[in-house]
Amino acid sequence: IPMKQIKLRKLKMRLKDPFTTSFGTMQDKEFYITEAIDADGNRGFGESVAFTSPWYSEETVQTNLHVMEDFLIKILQENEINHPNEVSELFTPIKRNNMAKAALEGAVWDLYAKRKGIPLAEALGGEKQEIDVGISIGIQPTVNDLLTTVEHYVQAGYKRIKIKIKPGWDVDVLREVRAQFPHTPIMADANSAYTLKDIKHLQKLDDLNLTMIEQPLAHDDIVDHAELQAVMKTPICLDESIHSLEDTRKAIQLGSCKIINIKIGRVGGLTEAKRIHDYCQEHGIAVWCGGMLEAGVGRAHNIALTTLTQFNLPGDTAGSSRYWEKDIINPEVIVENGVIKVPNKSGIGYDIDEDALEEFTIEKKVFNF
Ligand code: OSB
Ligand code: MG
Repeated sequence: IPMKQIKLRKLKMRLKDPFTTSFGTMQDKEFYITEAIDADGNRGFGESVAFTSPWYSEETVQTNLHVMEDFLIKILQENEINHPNEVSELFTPIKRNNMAKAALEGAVWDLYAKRKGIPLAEALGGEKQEIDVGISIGIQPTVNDLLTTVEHYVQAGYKRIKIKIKPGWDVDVLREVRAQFPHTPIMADANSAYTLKDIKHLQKLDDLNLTMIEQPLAHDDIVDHAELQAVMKTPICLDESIHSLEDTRKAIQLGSCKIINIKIGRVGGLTEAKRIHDYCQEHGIAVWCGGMLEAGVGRAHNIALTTLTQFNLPGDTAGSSRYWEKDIINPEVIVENGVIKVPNKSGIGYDIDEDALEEFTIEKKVFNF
């Protein structure tokens, strides 16, 4: 893949509605759109997913830039790459910083698929023509607000409803939701808000027929989660704790979870995401694709990844209009009856809306090869 140039664009976009988790509320999103360009003018795109502050993981928008420009882009400039599979291997001397790595690797994957003239989904070995999606609902001001919001997305056809929880906004709230929606697939995401001291309380969730509970305990734990899973019927799903195939292997071996949320950024790119998918497939562990409130490019990457067959639970990749007044791709991601039709154009399968891209760009950097 003879690359001629990498472009980094920092974008700033405002979410339609603020999004609240156990850590706080965000509404403005800053991130990088990465672009890998070859001599023929083919353009591959990626998107960074770290937030401006390190509440979800240690990475931020600013650390992403630092690591990309001072380390990772230099590695791309100095090495010949024949297949995007090689990028994560080349990046291994740089520890962690998975979101920075994934942002660049994603652009290389898209460029590779476009040069071959095939969809990114096909380049990854994906088979599904459509993918099932659910929705993640942030913590609401009141239970009534939550019930109204759930009703809205159930009506819209989303295949499962994920509800953010935290101490003080959990069992009682979910009980009301379950009472009103007895047959809807519902799950909860705690974003690591509990400890083993809360075991008795968390066990009350077992009565609510939840599809799973996501990351109840510490962001860096897989040991306590095994203790919790041993005394809960509800499957535990790990998000924050899983950064690699190695983490996946250890979590499965310990019995820390029954389900894994795969996020491309958190695991360092599509190549590692596919490895985790394949390993979970071999071991009968369900996976689904998580979200990081992405704009269109990141959303397109999530859709391509989700075409792999072990993504057998609905993901968090909702339609563009759930997040943005205007997205940066054309057409936007459309969800109908809880399903996204996978695009069959080459690469990420969506065109970049150049005007929108320009409108949201607050900084540009170019690196020539
Ligand atoms: O924990 O899955 C999470 C959003 C930001 C950071 C972490 C998470 C989330 C979500 C929303 O749950 C996913 C999405 O709609 O993109
Ligand atoms: Mg989560």
